[in-house]
Amino acid sequence: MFTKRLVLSMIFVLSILLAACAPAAAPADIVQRYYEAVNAKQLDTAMSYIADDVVFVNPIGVFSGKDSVRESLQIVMDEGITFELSNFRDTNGRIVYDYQVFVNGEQVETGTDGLTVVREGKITLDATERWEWKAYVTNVAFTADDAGFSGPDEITGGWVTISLTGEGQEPHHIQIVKLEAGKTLDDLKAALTADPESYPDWAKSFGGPNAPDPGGNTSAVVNLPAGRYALIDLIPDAEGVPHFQNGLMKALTVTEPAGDSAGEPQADATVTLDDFSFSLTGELAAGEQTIRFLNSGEQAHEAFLVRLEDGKTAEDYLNTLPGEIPPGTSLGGITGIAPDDSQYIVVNLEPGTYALYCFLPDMASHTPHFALGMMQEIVIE
Ligand SMILES: [Cu+2]
Repeated sequence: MFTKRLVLSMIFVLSILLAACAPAAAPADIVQRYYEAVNAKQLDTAMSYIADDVVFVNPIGVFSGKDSVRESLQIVMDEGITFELSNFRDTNGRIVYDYQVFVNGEQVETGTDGLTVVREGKITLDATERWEWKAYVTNVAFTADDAGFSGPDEITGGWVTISLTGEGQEPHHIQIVKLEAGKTLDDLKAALTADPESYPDWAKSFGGPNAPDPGGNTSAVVNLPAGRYALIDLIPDAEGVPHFQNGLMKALTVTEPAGDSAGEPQADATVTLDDFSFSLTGELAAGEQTIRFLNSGEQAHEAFLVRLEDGKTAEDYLNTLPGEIPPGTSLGGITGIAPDDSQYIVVNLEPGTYALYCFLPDMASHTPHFALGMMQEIVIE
């Protein structure tokens, strides 16, 4: 005879079995519960959905690890930022959704590429599809003063952000050059001393950050295969001597990219460099923009980007007299890239007029490319 007690204990066992067999919360549910906790300013509950190796990318910055994410969430909550998510698309725990961002109830942003990745029930990435690469890209910092470059001697390859801080009196840039056939920095110096306008066939230009204003900082996102490289500065000093002759040369070893390295950035707009013009595809807006530079010409080209002072033209900036400060602010851009290559910069654009220049010499006439048409103004509304 079944006793009431036996029945109760069977139900108890059954409920434990059911709980153990219950499917884990779907990744999209975890994303939803997490954002509900954020909106309700329940920091500890929100953090309970976060993996130890989490990365967040948002307009405030890139945050790696739980402590750093907790700090960024605290800012979000303090600022009264809330989110509304809809239209979830789940591909194996990679959840893409539409989103609206509110500050104190007022909508400030919407998007359709919200991205949260859930692995084993925890959030490992929170970003947008457009910013995903930023979560994994390596940042490598160099400094240039008037005597030389400083920075690492060896980095991991793949897509990396190379940044440059200018600490000298003069502007400096980084031209990355890949050295083949066992050639060295000294071989490159000797070759460029003999012919400063073209690279030997064992050297290939790989771009890099163009010159910040003295005291400033610029960066470029470049894709570097493993190999041996030279970083050189081709900008001439007041006597017309290129800076690499005065010590601005550095060897760099690039090792094989890691398996989980960053993907290619997604650009807001593309600037095509041709023989001899700049053309813009897509639209650049005010705010943070990712710009792709694509060389579709037959020669190497660079893109030096300047925000002009109000009322000044691209020519005014070039026609600055020696000793005068040019009427504009450098945003960098990229140094020379080979035909068919592309490279990216991430810059914060304010409304105003910008100018692009290529200073590389034409192989036939030796005329600088800006004088052949590679000087272009762009207006940002
Ligand atoms: Cu050019």
